[in-house]
Amino acid sequence: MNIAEPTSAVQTVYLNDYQQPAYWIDKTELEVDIYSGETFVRSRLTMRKNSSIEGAQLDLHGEGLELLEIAIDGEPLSEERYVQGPSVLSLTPETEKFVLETKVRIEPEQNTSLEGLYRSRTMYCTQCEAEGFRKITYYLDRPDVMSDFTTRVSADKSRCPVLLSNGNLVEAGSLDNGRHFATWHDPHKKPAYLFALVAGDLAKVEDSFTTCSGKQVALEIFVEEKDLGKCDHAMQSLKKSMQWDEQTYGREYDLDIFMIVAVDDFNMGAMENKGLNIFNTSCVLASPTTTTDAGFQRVEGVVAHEYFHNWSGNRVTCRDWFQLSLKEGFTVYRDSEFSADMGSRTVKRVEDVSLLRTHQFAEDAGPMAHPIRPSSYMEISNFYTLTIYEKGAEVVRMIANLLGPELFRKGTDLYFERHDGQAVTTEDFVRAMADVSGRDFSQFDNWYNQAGTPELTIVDAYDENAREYTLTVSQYTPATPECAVKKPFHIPLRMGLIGEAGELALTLADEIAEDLPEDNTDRVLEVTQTTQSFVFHNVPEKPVPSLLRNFSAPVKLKYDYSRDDLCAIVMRDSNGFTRYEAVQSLCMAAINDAMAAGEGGRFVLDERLPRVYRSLFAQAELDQAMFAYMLTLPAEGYIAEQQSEIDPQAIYQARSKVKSALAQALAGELEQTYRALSVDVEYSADAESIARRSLKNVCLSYLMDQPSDATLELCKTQFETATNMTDEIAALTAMVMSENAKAQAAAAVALSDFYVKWRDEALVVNQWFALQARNPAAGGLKRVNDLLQHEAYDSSNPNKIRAVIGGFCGGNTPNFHSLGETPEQGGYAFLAQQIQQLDAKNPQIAARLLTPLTRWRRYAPAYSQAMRSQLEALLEMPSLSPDCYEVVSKSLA
Ligand code: B3K
Ligand code: ZN
Repeated sequence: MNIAEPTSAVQTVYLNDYQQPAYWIDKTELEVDIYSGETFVRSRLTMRKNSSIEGAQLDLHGEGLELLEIAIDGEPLSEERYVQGPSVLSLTPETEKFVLETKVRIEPEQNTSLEGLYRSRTMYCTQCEAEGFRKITYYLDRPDVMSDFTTRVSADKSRCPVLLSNGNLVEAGSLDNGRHFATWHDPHKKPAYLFALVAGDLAKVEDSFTTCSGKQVALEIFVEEKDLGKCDHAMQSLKKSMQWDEQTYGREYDLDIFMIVAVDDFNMGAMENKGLNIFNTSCVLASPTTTTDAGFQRVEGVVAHEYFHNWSGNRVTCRDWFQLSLKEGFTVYRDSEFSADMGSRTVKRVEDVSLLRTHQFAEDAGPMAHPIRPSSYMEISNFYTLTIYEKGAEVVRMIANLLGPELFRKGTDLYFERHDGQAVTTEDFVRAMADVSGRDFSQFDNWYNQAGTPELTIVDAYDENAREYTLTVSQYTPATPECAVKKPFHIPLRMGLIGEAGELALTLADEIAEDLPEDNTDRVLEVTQTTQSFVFHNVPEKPVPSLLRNFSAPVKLKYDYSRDDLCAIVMRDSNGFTRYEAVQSLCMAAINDAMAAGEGGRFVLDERLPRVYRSLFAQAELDQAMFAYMLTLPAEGYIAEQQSEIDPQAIYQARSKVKSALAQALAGELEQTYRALSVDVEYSADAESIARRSLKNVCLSYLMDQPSDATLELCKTQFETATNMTDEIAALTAMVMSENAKAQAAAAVALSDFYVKWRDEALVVNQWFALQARNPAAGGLKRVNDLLQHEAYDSSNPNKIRAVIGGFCGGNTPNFHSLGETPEQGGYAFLAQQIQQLDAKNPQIAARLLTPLTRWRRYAPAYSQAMRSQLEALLEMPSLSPDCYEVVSKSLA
């Protein structure tokens, strides 16, 4: 089809076009004067020509700025000296070194994009990554321009008693008319995307940390007064992160103060601005009565992630936005290892892999697929993706595993030392790893520049006479928009072989058994060719292969396991991850059986699955969190990824059938376990307590599938007497998600009681919104529309939008995928209407919400056509933002 360009043509940016900037900005001095309704920004930029670039034209970025003054070296510029476009201000300075001064007027109160300087409730705050700084002042808003920032903020003293920016406070004082100011200086040169400013009426919690070299760092968390009691977990998480980064990576903090500010209206989780992190309240506030265990874990993970950016992102930053995964992939890897060290390593691995396989694999198979280092984009905000973050982390993890812990640490030391204070590329990162190890990463580089999830097909053969076992591994990566034919990847395949009595020793063809370590049952095979065989010698019996242990590479594994093989792995494999995987595969087999039986068909649960579960219930030593995950059926998104053509309703039905069948088959064990774990102890967010609650609540969700009156009472009692949010909302969720009529009736009452109880806690109300949005009962579209009209809904708050619209479209299959009788009805039309309204206000959020529609090609025809027609209608909109234009046009291309 022909795709119309929107009125202001959206430009594509290419990695190959990268050029250094024509000018550097050595010093940036800002004066930000905040008044009610308008803010004035004065900037003084000490600039210098970059001699390696020809041409003297200076193109400054600027969007939505009202230019009031402009001068070079104190001389005002006449209008013919500069050209002002909608997003660029061009001029040609006459000297190589000069000071450019501008004064602009902006209106933070009117800024609904939540990018640049904006107002959220009682405070002013900024979000500059990736390209928000240009909404504050004229600048070279690109990450390779690093500058020394001094920021003077002034505002009304009573409305904004707290004035913050990056670095250290150098001066503060009173001004006329009830105003005051504060001046901050950041001694570390940084790109504009790390700039931050906060002004508001905030209270703070203080603590301190002594670094490994004995330096005292003040730690401050700023929140609204009412939230002061919810900062302890974030503060503890921050201190643990600081210590972990010293111990694990030798990275010490480098300013006298580290601040976190919590904001209600924020497009994502948090932002790593130098010395002044700004957080979504949902990622910093935590208390047992209002926050679930998952919420506590998220706070710990996000605090750590942002803190770790101080080195992986801030001290060493990205040359351009194509390198985003340089900081994000590495930092996700770092925070994931931190969480693994704080809790259970295998559990954390299972969580990360589930996220990757459910959501990143789908992205990699859709129209927005891109390599972790993309080669082009229209709107960089669309590239803060699971691919950049999670697959990026998997690629770093593969490097770390190939090198081993000592060499990897040497590699990161070299990387930080070599590039401290620089803006670099993913190649620089890999080069440091190659230099310390002597390894050749040239083929490995394909992970950086090819999109798509490789499929690893493995067949085996056992030769009894020769006692030889052969694994033949083939890789194939489906075409993605940027590249049809893929070069083979370098894939580390961690494996073992399971025999009747346990694991077998591994001796490859060219090895001598005596030379191998004593414990020789675990191995990483390096797959580099399209098809490759690995022959093991001295194999006494036909083994069951344990493949892709710990998910050693982000690939789809295809090996034709029988259900008996899977049972053998569950019972005998030493690798916790592979055991979990085997249980999931048994579940998938059952779900496939249910799907094959069809909607009205008779489905009989293969008895091996409940048998495996029974034996797991009996294993006292099994980690409860792991068992809870094993008991959780594969997510619908994961199941969908296994289908050649997605029928979402069939997937939902099949999954529900398997759940009901298991609930029946395991009724006794589930109830016994639920009761045994229902102990009344004080809340603690340690791994063991979280594990206990999670296993208990998984059992409850099964028990509530078709509950007896007594079970329903148990659930209601848990809801009414719970002393922590995890148990309270788990009981409520079990009622809401049950298809049983009595449970639904109880849910209606409980939902309204819950709102009355928690109406003043915005973050709890968000969970309440999200849960109702996911309610699978018929009539979901009406319910979701009612939620949008609810007194607590706020259409400019991203958390609420995500809870209601995101919850409905991403977590309510029966209703979102209901087609309606005309194209104007049904879930897809609902989403398109919401996007239309949101796009004008907050394009970043609107573009994100589009995700479910972008996958239209993967669906069965009726769904697919209905999704597509909504996308086509959106493309017709006259004023579609570049953000949505990119996603919609690429989806239809
Ligand atoms: N670096 C930020 C994300 C910024 C997103 C801008 N649209 C948070 C993080 O990854 O730590
Ligand atoms: Zn990050």
